[in-house]
Amino acid sequence: MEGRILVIGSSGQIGTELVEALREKFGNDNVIASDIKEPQIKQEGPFENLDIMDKDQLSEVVKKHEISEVYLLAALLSATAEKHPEFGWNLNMTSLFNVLNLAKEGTIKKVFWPSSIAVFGPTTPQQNTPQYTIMEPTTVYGISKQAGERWCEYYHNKYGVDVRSIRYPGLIGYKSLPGGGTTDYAVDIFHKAITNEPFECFLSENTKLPMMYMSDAIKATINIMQADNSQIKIRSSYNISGISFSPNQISEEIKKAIPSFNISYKPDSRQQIADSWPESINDDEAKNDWGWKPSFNLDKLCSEMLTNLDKILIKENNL
Ligand code: NAD
Ligand code: AKB
Repeated sequence: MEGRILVIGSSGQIGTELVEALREKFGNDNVIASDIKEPQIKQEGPFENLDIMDKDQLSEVVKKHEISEVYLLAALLSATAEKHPEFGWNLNMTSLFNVLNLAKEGTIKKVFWPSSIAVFGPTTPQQNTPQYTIMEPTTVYGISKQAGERWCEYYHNKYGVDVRSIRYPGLIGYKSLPGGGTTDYAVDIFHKAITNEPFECFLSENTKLPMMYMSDAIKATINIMQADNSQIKIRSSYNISGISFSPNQISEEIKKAIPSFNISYKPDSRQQIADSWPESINDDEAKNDWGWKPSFNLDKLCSEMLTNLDKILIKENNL
């Protein structure tokens, strides 16, 4: 690596874990965390209060820390963007242009920008959704991610920008809380289960969606960024797949460990978003091009979530 790494949106669900993993690999001082919000957990290493909408501030931070790689995680997620469509579009697109334009000038050498399964829509084949297929997203978030993918490919083809991207499914981890997504129920459910509280799910019981354990997502992110340039054949964004399950399936798995766990269903506006997304994803291209391989199935994910949240609970309550 020529310079240092900048993670933008580092206080969010993915950033919290990505910063930790990158610092373990490259050293605390080589990874600069940045956000408009304070970190969710105490982190060792530099932090910048950076608003990604301000391109001059971004340039200053990049110059100050001699940044060569950027992970751009700041965005408004699906459910929140439906409430604030113009703001969501503006944040998701302006942040990307600010980073891509610095990379185009040659200041930044490599960019990671995440896309999402939200790029797909109701006309997309829902099972084993291929890399190349019909994409007619119906949410502001999905439209911004699809446009973002097109711009990433454009900047690569036209200006040689080394930008790499993954279409993350819904991500589940115990170290941080999610922020405004449609798949957030799959994190919230564990927090209720571990404290023996009933859980009211905002999606219906048989709504199956593509999901992934956070450590698999972090592994995919670091692997695609570490891959040789020649291995990255898709410059829009790669499908990656972990596990697919419905609220009913995950609650049954939780009940194996906590038999008294109680779930009820009260679908809200997020149901419509979930109904427009695929149930499962085909990730042959990611497997073939840069060796993607997930490690967590539903059983392993549930046991990791419950064990780790239990440890946190015990520590918090000094038990
Ligand atoms: P998050 O909402 O948890 O975190 C986003 C972070 O960006 C927040 O800490 C927020 O404070 C920060 N932010 C917002 N506006 C900012 C600004 N103007 N300047 C700097 N920081 C700003 O989101 P996440 O779940 O960590 O997602 C990160 C990325 O991954 C997003 O692009 C999201 O679309 C994508 N993604 C996430 C998931 C998932 O399940 N978490 C799935 C698919 C794609
Ligand atoms: C959301 O639900 O908005 C995200 C995503 C799948 O992009 N988790």
